[in-house]
Formats: sequence, C-alpha cells, structure tokens
Amino acid sequence: MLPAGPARVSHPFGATRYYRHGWHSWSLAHWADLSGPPHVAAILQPGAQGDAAANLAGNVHGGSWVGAVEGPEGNALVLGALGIDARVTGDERELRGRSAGDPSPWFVGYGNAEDTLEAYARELGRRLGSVARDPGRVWCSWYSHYTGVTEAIVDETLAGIDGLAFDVVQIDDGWQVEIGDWQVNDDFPSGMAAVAGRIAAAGYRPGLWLAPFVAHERSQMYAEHPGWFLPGAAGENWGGPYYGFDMTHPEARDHVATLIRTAVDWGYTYLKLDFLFAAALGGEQPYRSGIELIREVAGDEVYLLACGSPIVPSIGVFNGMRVGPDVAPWWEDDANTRLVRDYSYPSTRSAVSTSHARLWLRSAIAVDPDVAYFRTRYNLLAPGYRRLLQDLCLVAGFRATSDPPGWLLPEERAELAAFLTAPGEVERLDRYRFRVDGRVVDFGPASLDHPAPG
Ligand code: 9PG
Repeated sequence: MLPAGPARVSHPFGATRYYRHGWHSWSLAHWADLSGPPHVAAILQPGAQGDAAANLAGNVHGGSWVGAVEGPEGNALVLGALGIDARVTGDERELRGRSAGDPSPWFVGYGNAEDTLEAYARELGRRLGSVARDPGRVWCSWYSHYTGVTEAIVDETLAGIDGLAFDVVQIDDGWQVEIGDWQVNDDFPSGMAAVAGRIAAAGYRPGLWLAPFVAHERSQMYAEHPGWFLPGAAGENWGGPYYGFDMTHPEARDHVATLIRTAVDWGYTYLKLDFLFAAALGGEQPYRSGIELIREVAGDEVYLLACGSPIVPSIGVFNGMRVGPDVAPWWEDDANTRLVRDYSYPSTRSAVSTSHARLWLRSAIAVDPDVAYFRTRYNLLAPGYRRLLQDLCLVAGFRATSDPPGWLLPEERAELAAFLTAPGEVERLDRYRFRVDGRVVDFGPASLDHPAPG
C-alpha cells in the first residue's frame, strides 16, 4: 500500500510494455509498447464516448485507476487506485498515480502480471464490498434484432429456446418510446409487465435493458427538464446527441428511482443498465451515489449488470459488468480502428481483445465479455473467430447469446446447447492461453497488445 495522495513508483524496466486501462466498458484495455506512441483517438467524440478524455488525448501512456509496467518472465509492477476517481500514467522510469479527491490509499504489487492484477481486484472487492454473482445463461435480444425487437419476437424466442439451458431472457434497446421516455412503445402491445409475466411463466428470469442516466435530445424528458442534466452532450447515438443526468439533482434522482422501481414492479429481476458513464462525466462521486440509489430501490435480489459503465466505481453495487466493447457479426472494423483509432466501436476483435485484457476483474465483479454467436446466418465471422468468442465467454464464466433460435441450423443449435451446459473448467496456462474443458485456447492472435505476441 502507498498512502493517499499523488503516488510515484520508480521501475527499472526501461522501455517495456505498459498496461493501459480505459475508463469504461467500451474503452480500450491492452499492453502497449512504451517506446511507441500511446493510443490516441484521431477524432474526439463529444464527451469522449469511447473513453475518458484524458485517456484519449496528449502524448502520455495512461489510463483510469490502474496501470502497470512489464518486468521479465511475465511479471509486472502494478499501481492501482483503491478509490474511485484516479488516473495512472507511466513511462520508461516510473508509474504515477493521481486521484481527483478520493482519500483512499494505493495498491502496489510486483509478481506475475495476471496474479498481481487479480490481487488488486480482490483488494478493490474488499474495500468496495464486492457483490459479484453468476448471472446464469442469458439470451439477449440485441445482437440479432437490434431495436427491431417486438413482443412477437420475444414470444417466438420463448417457444424456440425450449429445451436449451437458458436462465435469463433479456429484452434490449427497442421496447421504449424514446431514450429517456421509458414508456412501452407499440411493438409491445400487451405492455412490459405482461411480457415479463410470460418470460417468468416459461421458466426464465425476465431481463430488461435501460439507460437510466441518459435522455436523448428528442425525448420529452430532455425537453421538459433540461435543468436535470449535466451541461453538454454526453455523446451521440440513436441519430443525435444524448445527455447525462446530474445525479446531485434531487428531482433527477427521484426520476431515476421511479424508473428502476417501475421496471422491478413490472417483474424484471435482471436489469442491464447501459450508457452509465454519462452520469460520471459529472464526477465519480455523483455516479457512485446514483448507482447506490439504484441498488437501494432494486433490492439485493435483482441482478444488476453494468454496461458503458466506469469500471472501478461500479464494483460493490453491480453484480456483473460489460468489460469490453460490443461484439458484431464481423471480426474487424478497419474504418473505426485503423482510421479513427477508436477501439470502442462494435467489432468482435476489439471486444475479445479488451475483455481478455480485463479478465482479472473477475475477483471483484462478474465479467461480461458480451454475447457469443452460433448462427452463420447474417454472420461474416469465420468459424475460428466464432469459436474464439465462445471460448472467451466460457473463460469469463458469463454465457450469453442473441441468436434467434429460428435462425440456427440443427448443428448450430447443438453447439449452442453444448456451450450452455459445458462444465466450463478453466485453467490459465499463460496470459493468452487457457485450457478450457480440456482444449487449449489461445487469445494471443486476437489481442491488440503490442507487439503482437507469438
Ligand atoms: C443498445 C446497445 C446494446 C449494447 C450496448 C450498447 O456509439 N457507441 O460507441 C456505442 C457503443 C455501444 C453501444 C451503442 C453505441 O451498445 O453495449 O449491448 O445494449 O447499447 O443500444
């Protein structure tokens, strides 16, 4: 431990690799070469949608809460904040940490890189009161139906997944009138409570996606209560800017509490809460008090999955967290990665790489590497990449898919069935290689670490 306040730790490793850890779920985490330039975005989105602005600008290797430099033989020197609002930078001589005001001490450790990061996560879990929990096997509507999800699709899915070992059926973005106006739209004519009832009657935990801390510029919410929001757009999505709530504002807090209470009263006991970083643009402390309010209203039994969420401040409130960007039915997205240099956009390679680089968080929170694909319909992913993503889900211990049962060929359905019931026995062989139910799986070739391993 190092005492609270600015921290400096010298290291003897020179121009080694630096572990860069992005601010929220979709932000890049990887081992970068200190002798090369740090990852910077060519275009900074409003509110830096993909990461904290400080992590995307300037010519320093740095990231949020934790950083590390690599020593010999797979060892690393790790400097990690035990508070919720810190940043770490590194160069060829030292690691430096700075917190915006949290009076917590720092974790410092040297040893096997993954083991040391896990020790840091355990300490975070102890201090922030980890509520890590296995969500069970999840069917999620997003990665096939996107905003086209309807009540009829949910019914078809319930009929089609009969006999598959799912525990949760989660409706994603598309059920609501508008981002910020969380009333049911015409695609769910029976209403959200009735749909939750049918999911539960079929034997699954009903799950629902909400973005409780944001409202779109088009929403009635934003038009009627502009004073409840932080100044400036939090980002652009859904065809325009969206804004984040000021969680120090009492009426904004009441609104968020009512929203969560409504979803729980409808019968949803698994909530995927998304675009959470928008409320943290006003600081990590208001964010933390906002999510604590959500937990208080939801109660301890409701599974809370964080998405688009600042990583460390979400530990102790959320049971699970997305730890990488969105997967997609393609491997790489050259326009966004090579040209814009933004690895937070949907792409299976970016998702596998960043989620793999954050597996150490498992000791503090369940890690969601996003869904696996089994379908070949409307899918450009080569079989090997489909398999790699499935294996990452097994390694992470979070198994989900968005494949519509009606799109699956018989052999694809059999692969999904086997995935859902696999023992999932995992042994780490080194940073990139794992033994998963007796097979050796190598994430090295997919990794965005530099230089490319192997
Ligand atoms: C619903 C989706 C799904 C998905 C979430 C989130 O603009 N962006 O950078 C951006 C990143 C991720 C994203 C949407 C936009 O997806 O991760 O699982 O729930 O929202 O809209």
